Amino acid sequence: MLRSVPQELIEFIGKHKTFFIIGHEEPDGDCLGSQKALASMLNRSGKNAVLCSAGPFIRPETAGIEELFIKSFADTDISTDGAAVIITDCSTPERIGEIFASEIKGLPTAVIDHHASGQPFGDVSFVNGGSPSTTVMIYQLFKELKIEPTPEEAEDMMFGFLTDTGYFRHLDHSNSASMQLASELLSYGISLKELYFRMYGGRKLDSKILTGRVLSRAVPLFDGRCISIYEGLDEKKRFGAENRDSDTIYSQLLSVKGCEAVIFIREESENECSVSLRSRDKIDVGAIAKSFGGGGHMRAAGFVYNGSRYEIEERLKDVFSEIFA
Ligand SMILES: [Mn+2]
Repeated sequence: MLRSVPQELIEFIGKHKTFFIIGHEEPDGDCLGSQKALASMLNRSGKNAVLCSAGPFIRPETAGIEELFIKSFADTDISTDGAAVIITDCSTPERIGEIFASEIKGLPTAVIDHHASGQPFGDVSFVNGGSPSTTVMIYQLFKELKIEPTPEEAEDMMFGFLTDTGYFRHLDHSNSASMQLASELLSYGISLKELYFRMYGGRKLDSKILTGRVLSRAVPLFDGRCISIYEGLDEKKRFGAENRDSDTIYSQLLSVKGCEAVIFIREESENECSVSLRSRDKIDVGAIAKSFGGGGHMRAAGFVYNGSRYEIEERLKDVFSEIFA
C-alpha cells in the first residue's frame, strides 16, 4: 500500500537549495535509481543536488555510473553550509557508510525509504514498508511537486521498481497502486525490453558456472519446505563477488515444488558469513533476519553472521523447525 508524501518533506525540499543525496553501501538498482532521479529532478528545479555513494559498485547492472557519485563531501567544492541531506533506500544511518555517517552530523536530514525494519531516523521521514521500491516513492514525490520526469529519470525509477520487484514477480494484490504508477512511467518513453536486458543481460559465463555450482549443493530441509545452499570462501576468491547472481538462485529454488523458504549462506571471510533469506509467501524472513541483527523485507532479508557457516546453519534450522512445527 502506498502512503502519501508527507507535507514536511515538501517543505524540507522547498526551504533548502543544496542537497547531498546519499544511498546505502553496495548500492542496487533501487538505491541508485532513487538517487539519480531525485537529484536530476532537483537540479532541473533550480536546486543543487550532489550524488553520494560509499560504493562499492559490485552488481553488474550498476556498472559504469560510479563516476557520477562522490565518496566523501571532501570530493566536491560545494559547501555544506546551509545544505541538507536526503538519504534514500536505507533503513539505518550506518548503511550509508562510515564517512558519510560522520560527515552528515549537524546537517538537516530527510529519509525516503521502503524497508519495513530499522529504526526511524532523520529530521523528516517518508518511510513506507508497504512500497515495493523506493523509486515508486520518488515518483510520488515528482507527482506531488507536479514535475514530469524526463525519459532518463523515468528509466531510473522504473529500473529501481524492476530491481526490487524481481521484474514484477514479487508483487501481489496490495501493490496495484504502485503498478499503476509504474505503468505511467512507461509513457515517458522507456522500453521494458531494453531494461530487461540491462538487468539480466551482460553477465559473464563465470556467473552461470558459479550459479550451477551453488545450485548443485542444494539441501532440502523439513521435507523440502526449506532449501539451504552455500557459497564457499574458495568460490568467492575464484569467481569474485561480481559474478554472483543471487536473484536467479532464489527464483530457481523457490520454484521447486513445496519449497517455502531459501537459506543462502556465503562465506565472506574465515569467520564471517553473509546470510540471505527468501520466502515464497507467508514466512516472514524479515523478522528472522532482524532477530540476528539484520533486516530487509517480509520475503527478502539478510544479515551478517560472525561465525562459521555450520554454526549459523544449525541456528537457522532451529528457527525454522519452530516455524514448520
Ligand atoms: Mn530498495
